Amino acid sequence: MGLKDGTRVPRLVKVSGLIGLVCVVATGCTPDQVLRFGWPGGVTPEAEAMRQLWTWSVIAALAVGVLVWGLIFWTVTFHRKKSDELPRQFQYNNPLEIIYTVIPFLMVVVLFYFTATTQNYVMAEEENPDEVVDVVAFQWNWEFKYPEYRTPSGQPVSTIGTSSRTPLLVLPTDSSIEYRLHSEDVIHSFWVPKFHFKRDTFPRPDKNNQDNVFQNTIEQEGSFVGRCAELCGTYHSMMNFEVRALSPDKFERYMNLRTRINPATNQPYTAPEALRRMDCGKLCTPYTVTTSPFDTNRGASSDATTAGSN
Ligand SMILES: [Cu+2]
Repeated sequence: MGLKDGTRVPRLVKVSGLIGLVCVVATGCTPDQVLRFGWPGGVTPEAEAMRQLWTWSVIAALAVGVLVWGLIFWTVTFHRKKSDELPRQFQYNNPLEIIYTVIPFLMVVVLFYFTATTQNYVMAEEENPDEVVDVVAFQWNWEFKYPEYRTPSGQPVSTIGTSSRTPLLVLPTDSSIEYRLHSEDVIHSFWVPKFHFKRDTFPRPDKNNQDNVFQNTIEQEGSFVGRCAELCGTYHSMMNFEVRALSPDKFERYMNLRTRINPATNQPYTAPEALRRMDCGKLCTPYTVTTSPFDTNRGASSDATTAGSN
């Protein structure tokens, strides 16, 4: 029993509306999550700019998709084969061909414009950033040097990872930070998922014509895991670190300690010692909380928390 022509369209609209509503509600997502369209949360304004580009690109794609799906359904519903007569032909229709060349061209231009402006914003560099950190990648760990802070012996403050300790990259929030990347051996890649940013770390970036510098600003305190994102050898997947973002006053206290001698050891305060001394709660945990060193002893039970507390 077929539907009458008059009731077919409203019912189709109702059913598709209902399916759309069920899809949105049944996911259990908040409106903010729906508008993210799967894009994970970031902690920098650069990550937010990329999120906005993504949201608007998906909305534009959905608008085009809905139009195209509508036209397809309209055609298959109302223009079914009625007789053997050849339907009206549209080839060599100049206005039509101009329209479907110009419209996609405009779409590409608009997408290109917003992609290029967002990329320029993400890659922008200030002349005088608030903080500078030298990121050194090596098989299979990281060293973070702060050239603007010196220990009493004149060496730059540095944190280096070992097989028993994943390194902490302590940084201030609400400050522009410059990362200068290089590698001691093969190509690695500096990746902090919460920054929504990764950049290969090359040996001798100057000789390899590589732009090894980028900047960002971290907008919230917290611990964010960092990884190597370039297959660099046997323990590549264990080449982790952690960004610990502290408020500027906490960071100042941290650097104050790191540039002084620890009376207990007669050496400059290490990252864990400084954090332990600051004692600011969870943010001052002296070991990484988002990742832990790789236990090479496969016979032992892997207690990640114990391993990380070294
Ligand atoms: Cu690596």
